[in-house]
Amino acid sequence: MSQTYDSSSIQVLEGLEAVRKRPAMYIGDTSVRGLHHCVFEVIDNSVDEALAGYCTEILVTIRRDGSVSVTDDGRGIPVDVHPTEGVPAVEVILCKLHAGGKFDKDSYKVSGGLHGVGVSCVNALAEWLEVEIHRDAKIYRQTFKRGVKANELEASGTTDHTGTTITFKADETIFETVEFSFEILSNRMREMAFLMGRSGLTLTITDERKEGRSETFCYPNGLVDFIEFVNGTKEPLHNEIISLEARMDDAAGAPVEIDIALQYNGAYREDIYAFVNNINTTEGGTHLSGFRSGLTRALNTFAKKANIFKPNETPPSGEDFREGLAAIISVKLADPQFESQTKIKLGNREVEGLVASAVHDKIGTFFEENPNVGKTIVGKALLAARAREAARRQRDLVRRKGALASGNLPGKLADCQSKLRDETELYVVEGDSAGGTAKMARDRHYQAILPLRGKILNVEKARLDKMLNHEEIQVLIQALGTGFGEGDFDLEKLRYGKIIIMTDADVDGSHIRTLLLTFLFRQMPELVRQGHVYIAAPPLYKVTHKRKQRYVIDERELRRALLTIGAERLTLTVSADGRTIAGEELGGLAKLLARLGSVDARLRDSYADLGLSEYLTGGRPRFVTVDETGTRHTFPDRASMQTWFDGERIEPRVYEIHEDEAITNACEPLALFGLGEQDITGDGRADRFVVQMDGQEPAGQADLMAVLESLRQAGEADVDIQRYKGLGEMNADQLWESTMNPETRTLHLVKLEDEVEADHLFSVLMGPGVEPRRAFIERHALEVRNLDI
Ligand code: 0RA
Repeated sequence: MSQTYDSSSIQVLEGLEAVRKRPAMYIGDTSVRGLHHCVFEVIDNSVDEALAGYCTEILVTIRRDGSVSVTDDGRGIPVDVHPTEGVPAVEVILCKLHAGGKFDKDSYKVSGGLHGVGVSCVNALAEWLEVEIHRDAKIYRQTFKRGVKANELEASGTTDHTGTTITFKADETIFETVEFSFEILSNRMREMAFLMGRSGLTLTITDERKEGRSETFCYPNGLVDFIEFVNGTKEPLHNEIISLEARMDDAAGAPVEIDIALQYNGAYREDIYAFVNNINTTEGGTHLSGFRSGLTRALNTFAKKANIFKPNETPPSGEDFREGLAAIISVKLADPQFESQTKIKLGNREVEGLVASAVHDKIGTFFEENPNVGKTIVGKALLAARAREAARRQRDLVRRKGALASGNLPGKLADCQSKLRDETELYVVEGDSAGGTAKMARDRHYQAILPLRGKILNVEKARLDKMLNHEEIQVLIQALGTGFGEGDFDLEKLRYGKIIIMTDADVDGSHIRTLLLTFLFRQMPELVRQGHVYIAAPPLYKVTHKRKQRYVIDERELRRALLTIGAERLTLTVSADGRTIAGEELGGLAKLLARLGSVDARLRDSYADLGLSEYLTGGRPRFVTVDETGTRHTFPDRASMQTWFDGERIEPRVYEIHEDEAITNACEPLALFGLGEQDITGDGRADRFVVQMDGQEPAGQADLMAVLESLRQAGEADVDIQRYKGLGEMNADQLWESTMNPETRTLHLVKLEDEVEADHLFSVLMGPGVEPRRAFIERHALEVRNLDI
């Protein structure tokens, strides 16, 4: 028995070690995306419980210590000793690569597909992970550190329900960032609630970092609710949302589920979102092509029967039939095949025909029963066909004038010399005056400048022909060189590797940037998907000290810059050994202290005002609570807290601290300066440190937090802080240095992570509907920073 245990646990370690060595192979990457992927992975496990029919509620909580917990009311992960591994099943599931689904194959009938790497990967990439299981009337707990168990599974207390809670903190040494985003998590949870709505699943997300931030998603009408959400910001063409459900077996006898909902709106685009096993297949695949051909066939059949087409008019194409179409396609398959690992495109051939005939039959019947809806849709398609004709003529006209042809460059473009696309950059600049400065500032070898005058057309509210008539848009298309529109756009012809939008840091600048992004996102989304679009971040401040100037990008940088200046003006003496720290060394220490300062602030914020110093002197407590008199109590472990509770009448709010490792890491670099944690806490002496500013009296300081405060004050004295508004306020040198020099500038890459959400935002913010925009503004008014009017 013990031998099995040993050998299997070694195997386990080797498995998860592979995940830690090559995390990207398992979760895609270690950026924000990979980080959230971990939470989705845990949620997917709970969703699988729901698919199996045992779970109705999932709660996700972003906790104050930066960890996330996912709770479900499923059966609870099994805890009995695994027959061959010799350890509790939960340990196998969490520590063994790909163990997840092998347990109970039936309950994993249609599980997570592309994700599906298993919670063990999440465990491997977590600084710590804690599982709590309610099962068989008992509460089980176990903790892991970086995938290795920190204690045996232990049972305590009693419970009247079943379910699982997995809480984990992402490992800072693996991920580029470990900060979870409420938006990213809640968008995915909303989507999941739409897709799982019919099974009555409720998902709730709470953000403990921000008081009262919580959302609950429950959509009993599933995809119909999803369409209502997508079209809620647009004008529907018909009232009823068309939906269909089909359950069948494929040729091999495996079950296939098809769910579709659709509704036409007054806009000119198609918004079709396709899912396979609850995963958004952004590149479509056989389910999408099956849907398209089934829909085209159904509408053609209907139109012919109803005699709507005129003999001398070109009938609408499939594309025309999809103008203004919002549709969700969700299929569930036992064995989805994807065309490649990263490209999310369904490959199962048999699905195409199954979806096409389901759509043709059921939607055909719907049109027969609702001929008025059918006529409205065919009528819109006929208009689209005519507009397409008109746009083609317009495009030919403009092209004949040379405005769209590649090779013909607009007069106001100051092109660069290099023809190596990957090294070149096109700065799209707001206004002729900033454009002039940018032309002087640039490195003409690889940087091209295109000044645009005033506001470009809002393409969200215009049809194609009007758009092509707009001069600034013609100029932009010409400079990009890709051509434009269905069949003409060719990414290969793009003339620059980076397209950089550079506008003023004011309200007008934001508006122009938004109009440009709307154009690029709606009309040339490939540019965004392939990562060619960037936003330049001109500095917000110029800080002058002793005739030395620094450009500062935002408030946080400003605080850092002031600390650096403070460090240049002060000398720090360590009383114990008379050592002095000054100059660059003090600059380095200042940065470290700033980091400790924010750890201190975050601790106070999160745990009833328990500061860093108190945490360290209090023996690094694990639990904090405040009694009814407002007195704080700390405890090293759960048991000692329980003992204290037993003597209390009420159970006050309890905070569990999981910061030990983060704090140790933050403190560690103090050693580089011959300092340590004891210098943060101090020892009661008022002059453990002495700080001196040139020409002033030396002052004693009790600890490093007090030294930080002196550095701040020294940084703010006699410093001139100027706020930049327009690019025009900078001369060419300053613009180069702050915004265009690749060595010193800040660029933001525009990414397209969630197409449903992006579509939603663009139509709320830029579309014709006023009410959704008003609601959005009211909802977000309090979050505005840096508003400058
Ligand atoms: C394996 C088997 C069973 C349930 C689960 C795993 C399970 C896993 C997770 C992960 C998060 N929540 C979960 N809930 C359940 C079936 C157990 C049985 O037959 O009772």
